[in-house]
Amino acid sequence: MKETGSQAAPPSCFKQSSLPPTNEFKNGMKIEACDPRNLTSISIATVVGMQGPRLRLRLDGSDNKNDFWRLVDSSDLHPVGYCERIGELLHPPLGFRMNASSWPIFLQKTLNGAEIAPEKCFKMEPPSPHSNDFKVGMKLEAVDRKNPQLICPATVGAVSNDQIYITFDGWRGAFDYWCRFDSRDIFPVGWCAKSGHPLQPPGQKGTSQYKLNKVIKHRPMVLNLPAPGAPSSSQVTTHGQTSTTPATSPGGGGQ
Ligand code: MLY
Repeated sequence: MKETGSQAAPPSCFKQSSLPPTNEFKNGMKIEACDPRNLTSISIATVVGMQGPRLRLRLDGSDNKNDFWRLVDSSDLHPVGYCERIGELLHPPLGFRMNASSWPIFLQKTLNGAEIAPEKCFKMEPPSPHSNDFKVGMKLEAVDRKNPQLICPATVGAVSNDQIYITFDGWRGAFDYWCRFDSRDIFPVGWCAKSGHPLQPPGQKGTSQYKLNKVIKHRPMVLNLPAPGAPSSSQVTTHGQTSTTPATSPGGGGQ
């Protein structure tokens, strides 16, 4: 941040508590969780891993290829018994390995003798900021949605109504995404250090050392730069890279 003279997005921009919540869960504990592939349905999930205040969850009866990560203060997580209390049914996960008719028996067996996460593990979801106060160029820490166990240094590449475009520092556009300003996947700079979550190093693309190595190793005959005094192109400059509009438009759903 010093080298690039950049500004961190103020913590007030984020739907994250100023002190990251403590993680009191243990591996193997069972909870109720919204099925990320079927948002109206709640299933039983097992904690299969954790990193700081984030849980790696697997829906019982599902495979091990659809694990997902949630913060311990996510509104998607509930203690076992929550569904019954609100008069709802626990549903088999999307992709339930067995015949749907065997769900009631499966449910009984999966909960029998299981370690049930106590109520105190579940933390209150923090309030949402009222408006999108992000500005292009602000720095933050963001979940890489293609590798959701990772949190990486990122920059706001564009802002549009309630959406912001997350770009990953030192990586080409393949991992970039639009999200709402109140997404739980974005964090203020310093959040990983405070919460005990690992922070990925930035990628190598576009750093001066990387460019230098390329020039030395590959000795390009022609550098692809505009000629001095040449008229500037009509491309839009967002952050860091010149491009046309970002890959996916806001509001078109996440990746
Ligand atoms: N093995 C993957 C990891 C990419 C992670 C990119 N994130 C950090 C933005 C790859 O190299 O494609």
